[in-house]
Amino acid sequence: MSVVGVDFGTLNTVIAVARNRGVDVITNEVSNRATPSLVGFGPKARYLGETAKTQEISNLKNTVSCLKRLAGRSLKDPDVQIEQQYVSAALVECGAQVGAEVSYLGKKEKFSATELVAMFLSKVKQTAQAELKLPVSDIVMSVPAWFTDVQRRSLMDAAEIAGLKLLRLMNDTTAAALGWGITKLDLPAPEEKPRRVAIIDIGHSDYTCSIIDFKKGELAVKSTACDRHFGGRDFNLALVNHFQKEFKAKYKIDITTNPKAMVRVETSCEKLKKILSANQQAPMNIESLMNDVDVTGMITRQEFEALIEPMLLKVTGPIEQALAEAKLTKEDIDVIELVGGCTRVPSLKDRIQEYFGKQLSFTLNQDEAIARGCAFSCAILSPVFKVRDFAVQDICSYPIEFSWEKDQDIPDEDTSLTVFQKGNVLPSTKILTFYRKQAFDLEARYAKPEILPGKVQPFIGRFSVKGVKADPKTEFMICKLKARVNIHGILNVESGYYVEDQEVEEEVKDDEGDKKDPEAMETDGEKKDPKAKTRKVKKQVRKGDLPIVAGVTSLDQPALAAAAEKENSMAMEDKLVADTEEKKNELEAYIYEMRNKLDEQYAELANDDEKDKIRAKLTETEDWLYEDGEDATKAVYVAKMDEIRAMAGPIAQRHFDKVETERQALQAKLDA
Ligand code: ATP
Ligand code: K
Ligand code: MG
Repeated sequence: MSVVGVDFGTLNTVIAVARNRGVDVITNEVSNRATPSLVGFGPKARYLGETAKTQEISNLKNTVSCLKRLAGRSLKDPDVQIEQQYVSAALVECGAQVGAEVSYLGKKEKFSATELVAMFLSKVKQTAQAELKLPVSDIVMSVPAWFTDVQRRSLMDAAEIAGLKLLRLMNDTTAAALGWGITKLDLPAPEEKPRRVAIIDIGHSDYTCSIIDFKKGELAVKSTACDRHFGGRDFNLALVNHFQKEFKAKYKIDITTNPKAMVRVETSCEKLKKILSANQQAPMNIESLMNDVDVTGMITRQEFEALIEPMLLKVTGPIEQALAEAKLTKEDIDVIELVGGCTRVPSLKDRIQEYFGKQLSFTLNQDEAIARGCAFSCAILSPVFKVRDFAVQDICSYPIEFSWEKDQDIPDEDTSLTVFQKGNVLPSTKILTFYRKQAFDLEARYAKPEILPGKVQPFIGRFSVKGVKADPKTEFMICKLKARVNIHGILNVESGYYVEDQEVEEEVKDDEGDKKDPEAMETDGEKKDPKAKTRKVKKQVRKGDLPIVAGVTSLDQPALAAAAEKENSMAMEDKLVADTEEKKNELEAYIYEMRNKLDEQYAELANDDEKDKIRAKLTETEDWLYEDGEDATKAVYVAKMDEIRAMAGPIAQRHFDKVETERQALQAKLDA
């Protein structure tokens, strides 16, 4: 059983695994430590990760990026409209969720965001399996702290469709914090003042600051604030807009009219931005960008900084908000640790440092810290792995309220209650009590829709409480419902039961002046003092369960099973296409190799007739490969190869015998 952590980024995904008493980031099929978070579609197969990136420019309409930012959202959401600026495929409505319309296997198809994420995660699973040479199931995956219930449920569904067991959906900064803390040996003891760390993650699309308290063996998130539209892609866009104007003036071309040109400029701008992090200026050169025009340009770091000044002005926003919510000042912060690729931009670092008036810390690997933290979390949660325990306490990002229908018989009952406040610790369970005569419904929703991202629906779930009957004595049944925000940051009403008030005899514990040892009191039940005073008290005693039917935004079991089956068959199809391609390439290589052998090591071992026959067969097969055999099945390629092998078999045998005779002769010489 393997232990895997996944930083599912907007741009890149990093996979870390726990093994040999440590956590390592693994490489993918082309030896990269990060995989593009992209899904593409072709006439014969899907392109996932690296292959989607390779195909991207020639397959823009069928390539979907920014996957995680689409999960659980609706097309009409203004945030999704912003995403469409970065996603080259057409976003469409797909049930209640946004999806993409693409051309796949020669047909127009729509896939929901959940399905698209599942496709990518099944690639993540394959990559991890290929590296570990073990089946992969348990993972911990990171998520932006600002993700709501419906977004988190979409990611959970996607993981399940991909055949993964998500042990924890962990907020990005919390994952980085775990990686930071678990290796520290000098954290304050329980009675000491905690070490206060600001973890700042600025990635491709968003920016998060968490204030976290560390003590030996534990971390507690105090506050988290986000700017969900602040990241590297906004810096790229500032550069693209700059060059778009420059090219229009200088070359009379408008790249906004040409999607391919736009993407090529964006790719160049991203490179240029990275160069500017280490250099004072950077060149821009693209050959034949559009209308056969070659473009060249240059930009200095100073010019770049002027372009991103509106962003830089916002850079302290999340930090100030996080400090305010934690009721701390910047002087209270001991360490400011930065992660995320975008924190390499010098002017951004300078602004943050100026704000704190303190040296920033870069002790974590900026690109890998979150994946590593997730792998540590997975190791802690996995039953098969021994790792030092480290308690992780996170907080709710938004207040959650329950509402219900008024019961006429209870005159001043409220009809709603905020049960989890923003900043409540997570995971957390609260018991709700209702006096009811019959089955009733509860609805859970976010209490302040205005602080949710974009137009995310505030609705979380509807919970029907069954099995409620009036008690003949009291008229009411006392119903207890267990509401829980779990370690994924997802709300459920997990169970229900009913209780009865009963009178029980209890020893009087609070005799004035009678200073009893509290320790002794706890064991009263066992060692009863015959002289002790008792009194009758009312206690609630659990009498039975109340079934709950939950209507939440997750896919139901049949839908999940169907989606998993669909994913599986697409994955098999992809594999078949890949295997077929491999066999075709092998056949092609074999033809070249055999030609060489006939001229070299086989030259003396076959007569001209034999050689001519084989050569004719090679030419025939080669011609076939470029014509009728262009698009054959795997079995046909294998059969063609076997035919050649059979013809060349006797010669290969003679060669083998010759080599063997020579070897024996040499051995005899050595032995003599
Ligand atoms: P998100 O966290 O927003 O979902 P992500 O996790 O995929 O996205 P990261 O991998 O943390 O994002 O960061 C990627 C961003 O960092 C890109 O915009 C990239 O251009 C930028 N970046 C990487 N290296 C540098 C550098 N040397 N200088 C400037 N920017 C850089
Ligand atoms: K990442
Ligand atoms: Mg990230």
